[in-house]
Amino acid sequence: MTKREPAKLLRRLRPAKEPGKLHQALDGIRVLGPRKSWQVALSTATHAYWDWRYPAPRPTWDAPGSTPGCLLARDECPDGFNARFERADLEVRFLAADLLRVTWHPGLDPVPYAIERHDWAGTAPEAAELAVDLSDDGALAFTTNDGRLLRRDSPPQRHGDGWHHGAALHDGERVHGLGERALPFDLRGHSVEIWNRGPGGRYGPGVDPLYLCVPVYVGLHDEGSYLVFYENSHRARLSFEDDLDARFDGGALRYYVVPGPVPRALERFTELTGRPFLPPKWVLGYHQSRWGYCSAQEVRDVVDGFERHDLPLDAIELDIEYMDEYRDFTVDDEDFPDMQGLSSELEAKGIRLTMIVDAGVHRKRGYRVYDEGHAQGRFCRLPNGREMRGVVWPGWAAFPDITDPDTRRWWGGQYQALLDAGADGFWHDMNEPTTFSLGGEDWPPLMTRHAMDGRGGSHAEAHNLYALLMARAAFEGLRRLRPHRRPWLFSRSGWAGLQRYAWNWTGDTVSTWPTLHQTVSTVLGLSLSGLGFTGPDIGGYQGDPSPELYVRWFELATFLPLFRTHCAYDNPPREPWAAAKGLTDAVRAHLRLRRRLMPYLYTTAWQATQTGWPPIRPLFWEDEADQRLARVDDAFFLGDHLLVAPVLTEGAQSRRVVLPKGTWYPLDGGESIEGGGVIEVAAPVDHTPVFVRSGAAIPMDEDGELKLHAYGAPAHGVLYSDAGDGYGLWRVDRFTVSDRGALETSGEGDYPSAGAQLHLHR
Ligand code: MIG
Repeated sequence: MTKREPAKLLRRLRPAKEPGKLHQALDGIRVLGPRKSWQVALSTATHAYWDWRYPAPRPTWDAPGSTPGCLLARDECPDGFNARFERADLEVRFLAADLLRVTWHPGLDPVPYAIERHDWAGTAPEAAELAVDLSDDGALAFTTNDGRLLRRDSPPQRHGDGWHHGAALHDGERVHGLGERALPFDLRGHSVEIWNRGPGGRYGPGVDPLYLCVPVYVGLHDEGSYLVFYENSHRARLSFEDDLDARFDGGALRYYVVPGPVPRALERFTELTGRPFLPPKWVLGYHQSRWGYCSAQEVRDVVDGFERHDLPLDAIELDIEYMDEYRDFTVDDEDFPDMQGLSSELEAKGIRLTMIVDAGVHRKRGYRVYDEGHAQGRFCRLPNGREMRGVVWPGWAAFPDITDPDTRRWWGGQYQALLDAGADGFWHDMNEPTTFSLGGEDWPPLMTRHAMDGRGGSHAEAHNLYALLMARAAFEGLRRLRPHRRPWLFSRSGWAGLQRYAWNWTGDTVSTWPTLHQTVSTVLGLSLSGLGFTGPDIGGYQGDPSPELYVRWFELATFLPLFRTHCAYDNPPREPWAAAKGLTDAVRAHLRLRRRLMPYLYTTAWQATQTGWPPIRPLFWEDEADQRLARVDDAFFLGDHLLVAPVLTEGAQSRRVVLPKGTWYPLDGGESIEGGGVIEVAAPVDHTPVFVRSGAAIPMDEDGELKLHAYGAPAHGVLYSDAGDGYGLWRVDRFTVSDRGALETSGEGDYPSAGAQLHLHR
């Protein structure tokens, strides 16, 4: 069996420095081969034809919009009110004292895919934390009970099927979130699109949109802070250039308002859209990946390299080359003759195996998944009833209608084949969904039909939801197929609520210093969108990072939830000893540090399941009033107690750190430092400045022994522990170190206690 494997054919080709469109197109043809390139050309043309044949309704942004008109009637109800206007209807509901839902009609209500909790008791407006003031023209003002104006919304305007929503922003108001962005941390002055799509190759700072857009943001200004979530999955543009200007292409205009401070608002938002799940513990270890581990032997060689260089390894990811002809849920048994055996071999060394799954299913008779899906009517259809097709890696592909509950169940069942092959985790890619295109739209035609759980709808509404529902299908499938193990998957695309089912990674970045710096803002933005479990391809996806750049990227990722090296097929070797040539010691030191921090990281992940708080937090997290912390985009908190100041510039031997008020200790010991100012700290290439809040006790794993490092006394700390997987016993230990240095522990839960040894830093 011959197959076209870009990784095998092209691994010696170096990427061009700055490829233009033509270069990218030629590159694409070279990678895909003439046959699939021809299919892409054909697919581009038929996509254009379907768009012409079945045009999607378009909002009339150029024509004047229609305002609600005058208020005709207002009816109070126990938890809010309804208001009728000449040309629109408004519904305002307090789901809780600090959770307000506003809905403007006309337009279809969303199918509540983002929503986890539905059974809100409701709160009487008088008992709420916000006052809502409705004007006769439909303007709304949201004020706290002590009279602070959080947000003032203009009357919305209807443009055909679209809604235009404006809100006044305060002077100096800062805006963060909106899912995955390659924009500055503060999005004020910027405009973002809500439409999940790949950047078509690789991206660096400034590219928008990306794979995972979420219409949620936090706003902070002199009078307070708040969170707003638009529960509307249509294509949208939100501009914060001046005041907020938001345009949604369809649907009802529904949004939620939650008053700050930000940690509390995120707690509420994740109560509404769901808390993250607790991953198996190994997931918090180090993952090695590359597009182009093409055979079992190659995987073994990589593992040997880690052993030879004395570098701990926790997981290997298999990209599309493990599949047979890029067909989902198959294994190439020539190059991976005994995948299950390979998996057991790795497991014996404590290394897990995860496998990629793409959204598109090869349309090929005789391929079980396609035949079954086709016979059962599982794939998306065009308005004329024919199966929608697009070209992706295997060639012509069909796309499961993942908005149909039966299809989700069917899809979830497919993971059995990969579990049988020894997969421990999964990786969802191309799930925006992306279809290849020659300069056209690289997504399915907008009028592609979707079940939308029985309500019916088109791809215009389903597109942004696709990856969320694919993750849901997989997560729920894995719960059924392997009930005694905790599922883990990470996904390129998603929407609000993805945290219930999947982690994320930040996709195909270009290997440059500005992109390394960008990573911090991107991760913070995702975190403030409820999606805290993410991380970058260490070294950047595409390019040839210098050893220094690779090492600094590695150091940053040491302190992020997903700790993984990955790169494209045509890059030079990206195993740490090759990529960090001459600096492997720095990599080893950080791998060991990650292992030491494991109890703290695992506890932080568990905390997220309880509170929705992201592991990675902006410096203003606990002090929204301190202007010096407001826009810091080169440092962050990891969990409750660590402040990480990664080095993000070339050639640095030291860096500036804005320290919040209070006393801080260097993580690795040494004199305490008074915060509230800016300090310059040494940061040679093998060192990342990390500070611990005074009064914190950090549980660490030191060669299998649990050590509690208390920084100053008195100190407090928490440790969550369990078997590392499954749904069995657990325990939570709360540590108190008295000012005399005596340790007291109060435990909850039945998992056996490890018994911590105290190490006191004074
Ligand atoms: O069209 O599976 O972002 O991580 O290596 C590229 C091959 C498809 C994109 C992913 C990248 C992965 C690659 N994929």
